[in-house]
Amino acid sequence: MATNRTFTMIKPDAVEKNAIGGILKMINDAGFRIVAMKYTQLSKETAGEFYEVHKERPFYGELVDYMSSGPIVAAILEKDNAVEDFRTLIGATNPAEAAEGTIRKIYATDISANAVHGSDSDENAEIEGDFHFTPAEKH
Ligand code: IDP
Ligand code: MG
Repeated sequence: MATNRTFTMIKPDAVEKNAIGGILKMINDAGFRIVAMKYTQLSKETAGEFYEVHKERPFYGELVDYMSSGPIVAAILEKDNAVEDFRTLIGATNPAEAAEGTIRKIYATDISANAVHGSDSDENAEIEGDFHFTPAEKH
């Protein structure tokens, strides 16, 4: 059953490129409402915990170093069919394979520094949102 919320992060490469405004505009223009948002920086420990599901993958160490390398924007977004529609808006993991007009096609650097995170399921959207926001912050 599809729910109406997803979780995103604008990753360090996109913050570094001053792309926060452009990415948030694309998100709003696509019909997502921002439910909760914060500008923050992950420690190595927090990034490692967030990406724990990828612990066994060869790029895990690189991913944790990268995601803790600079500030990010974390946000919970709301729209009908949020998870699937947001994955469509951001495009493929590897920007070289991302469709024209997607956030990653426009803003990503490479397969690691790929501008944005988007939850892959309703279940993970809730877990990831709860990782970054308290119940009182989600309104
Ligand atoms: P997703 O972000 O499109 O859901 P995942 O497979 O869940 O992609 O991977 C999580 C993150 O790990 C990616 O967004 C990217 O930052 C990084 N990543 C994925 N595959 C690779 C890779 O082959 N090399 C380096 N980093 C990768
Ligand atoms: Mg993923």
